Amino acid sequence: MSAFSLAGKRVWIAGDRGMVGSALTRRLENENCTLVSAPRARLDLRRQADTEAWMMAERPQVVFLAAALVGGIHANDTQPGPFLYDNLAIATNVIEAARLAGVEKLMFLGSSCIYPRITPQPISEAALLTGPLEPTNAWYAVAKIAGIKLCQAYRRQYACDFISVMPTNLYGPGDNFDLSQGHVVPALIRKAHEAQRSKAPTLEIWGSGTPRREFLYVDDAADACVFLMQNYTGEDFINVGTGEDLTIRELAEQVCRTVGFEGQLTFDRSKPDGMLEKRLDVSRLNGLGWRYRVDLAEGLKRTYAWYCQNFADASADPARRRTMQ
Ligand code: GFB
Repeated sequence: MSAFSLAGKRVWIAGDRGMVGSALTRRLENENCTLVSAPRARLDLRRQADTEAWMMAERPQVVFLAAALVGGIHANDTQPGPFLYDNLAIATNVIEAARLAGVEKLMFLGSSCIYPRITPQPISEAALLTGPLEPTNAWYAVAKIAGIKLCQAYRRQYACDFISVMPTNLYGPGDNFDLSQGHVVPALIRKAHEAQRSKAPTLEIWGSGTPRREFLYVDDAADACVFLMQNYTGEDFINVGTGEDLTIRELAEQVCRTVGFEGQLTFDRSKPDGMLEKRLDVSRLNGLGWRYRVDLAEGLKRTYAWYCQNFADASADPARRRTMQ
């Protein structure tokens, strides 16, 4: 156990306007720290000189690196360039700027898509680079793997206290509800809501419905990140999840129950399934003393309530969110 206090510290959440960044902002309200912010209009983290100049001026003592270009399977599969370039640039620029500015501790947020397409389940951290990546998100995965490796390299060579965490699929308030760019949970919530309101007889699911996924509510993920920032340090990265999974069909049925849609599910097999399963081994995280609290039924209820509060009228464009977090 290694206690690291946030009290009195200047903390920067890179990506504080995204779903994860907003959850971290909510969670850090309970800590006696000062949040600094770099409004996106003023700072493009893909520009190295600007990123270093801002960090040298602002001198945050702690950094949660949650900024990324994120999206669902279709966004990843159809935008390989920005998913590799933007995420590589953001990771390398912020990690290097943190080293130059003498940041005391940095946490890099990766993703469970870094693991091989086919690998023993649940997936342990040791599975990294033991097999070919899932093609639909290999671009994002390579950028995230580079971020992990850079944190490890800077720990070894410069004694930087930089750690990495690998969250499973996250969902919750502030998610991207764009039907083509977003992830499966917000997409199904929006589709079920619109089908229910329009009394449509069916709801379309991408793929076969047979892939399995693990989902962690974003406020739980933020709590895990703060817990690990305060209680963990080391070169090894840590999986963050529930350790439980279900099929996409089961997820869709649960979303329909949450929304109150009683129509039929249809499956568009022309859309990719992606990884067939990616349940994380969270024994390292549990061993450190953290477990998730919000189960899927409760998380879907809260997310749907947030969606209704924010997009009650159809005119509000759920796709309003940029995919840059
Ligand atoms: O959440 P999702 O887009 O991303 O898709 P991944 C999960 C599964 O849900 C896939 C299926 O098998 C999709 O085909 N699915 C069914 C749908 N209906 C829908 C729908 O309407 N929209 C979407 N989006 N999916 C992501 C990576 O992979 O995982 C990201 O692409 C990131 O980079 C994230 O790593 C954690 O789980 O397949």
